[in-house]
Amino acid sequence: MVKVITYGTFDLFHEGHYRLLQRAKELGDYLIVGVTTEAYDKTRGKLNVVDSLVTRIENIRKTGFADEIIIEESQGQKVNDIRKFHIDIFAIGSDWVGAFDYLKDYCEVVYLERTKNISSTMLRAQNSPIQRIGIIGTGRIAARFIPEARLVSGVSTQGVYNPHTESAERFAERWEINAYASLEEFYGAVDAVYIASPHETHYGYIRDALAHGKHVLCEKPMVLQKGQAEELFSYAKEKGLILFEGIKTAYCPGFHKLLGIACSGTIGSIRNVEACFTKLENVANRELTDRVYGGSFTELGSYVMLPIFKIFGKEFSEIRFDTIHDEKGLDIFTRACFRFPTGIATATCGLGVKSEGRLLVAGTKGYVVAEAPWWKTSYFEVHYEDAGRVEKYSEIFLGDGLRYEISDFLSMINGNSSSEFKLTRGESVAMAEIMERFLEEER
Ligand code: C2G
Repeated sequence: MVKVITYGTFDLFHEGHYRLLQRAKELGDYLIVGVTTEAYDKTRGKLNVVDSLVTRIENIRKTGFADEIIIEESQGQKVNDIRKFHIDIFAIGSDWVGAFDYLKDYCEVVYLERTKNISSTMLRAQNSPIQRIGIIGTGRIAARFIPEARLVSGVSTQGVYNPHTESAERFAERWEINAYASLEEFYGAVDAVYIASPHETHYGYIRDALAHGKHVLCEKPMVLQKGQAEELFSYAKEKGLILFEGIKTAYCPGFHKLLGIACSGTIGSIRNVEACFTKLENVANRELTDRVYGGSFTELGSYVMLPIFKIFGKEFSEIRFDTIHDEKGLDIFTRACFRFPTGIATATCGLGVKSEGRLLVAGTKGYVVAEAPWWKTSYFEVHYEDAGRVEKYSEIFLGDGLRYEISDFLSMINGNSSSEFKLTRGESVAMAEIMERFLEEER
């Protein structure tokens, strides 16, 4: 008798899961399915699991493919199960290719092709909130999005669009999703769009996606003009759609904890915020070759403005930019200095100058400090006049951290607006205004 085992969360059970179980069963005579517990999913960073363990087990049972269902509770359990149940074949979807090769010492490992199209008819039939996401753009950030999105239950990355069809096809093949040659076809296949194209193309794509009735998650900087941001937010509202700017720091749990502590009174009244983010960029990359929209402030400015607006609000009385340019005239280091009614702030970023990237929030009684990469906040300290008194805080930050914003985007689509405060529309508009002023001065 050939014994096969597979594992998964199987949340919001869909045809991808069904087909996986069907083919796993066909590999042998006896199929064991391991279903992850909520606690295990939490430790491996899977977010938004909706169905209870009991419901997920019941959905697997109903398929009739599983001869036995077990619970997966922890990392490392797979090897023990394989030995305990005398497993011949370990099967899993191809989104995990390579990840389970270590099991080849114990049994045969088979990666079954993942199901690309989660059809809307099936989702409607089961009244499931799964959102099919399409990606516009095929750059580095788009490639980071996919593995992160797979860890958010309730979204399925369905396809990609890029006017350069060859890039789209290469990307689609790498990530086992569909490539669409036309935007009409693309919009027809998805419920929501993630825009990861060059900055200056965001506005056009957002408008178009909203016009097609799609929710939009757009990479930062969402747009480069205040008027465009205002127009798009009101258009989204009119259409009953979510428009969401993806500044990942805004959604990461550690950054929230930091803001909460900084604003709790423990460091007194906040008088100064200094945020710095530098990343030495390859001189051949778009960020350092695009004379009009490239440079450090358009690339990193959103991150460094974020804590300033979160703490002091949007009503600054003065702003001044100081920029260092390279020989081509490109911004390789910029410092924006703000004056607010209750304090001052600096937002510093660089692609061609390396500095100590830290976030410092100074108050009348003490200060909060988070070292680089504070934009993926996992640790920070609170210091006081008494140098011996230091409070240390840490918080979970998993993978690339995009999963947090994807998860909040999904909650908002599903009608839960409790995460809206993390980055308000007003804050996005204010950031677009700063980008606009900066670009005007650069010209
Ligand atoms: N799957 C698929 N096609 C999809 C979606 C999922 O074939 N469109 C497969 C996955 O590859 C996996 C199974 O369905 O083999 C269950 O998927 P999930 O519920 O997302 O669970 P996952 O996080 O992949 O579990 O121990 C847990 C496992 O390591 C992974």
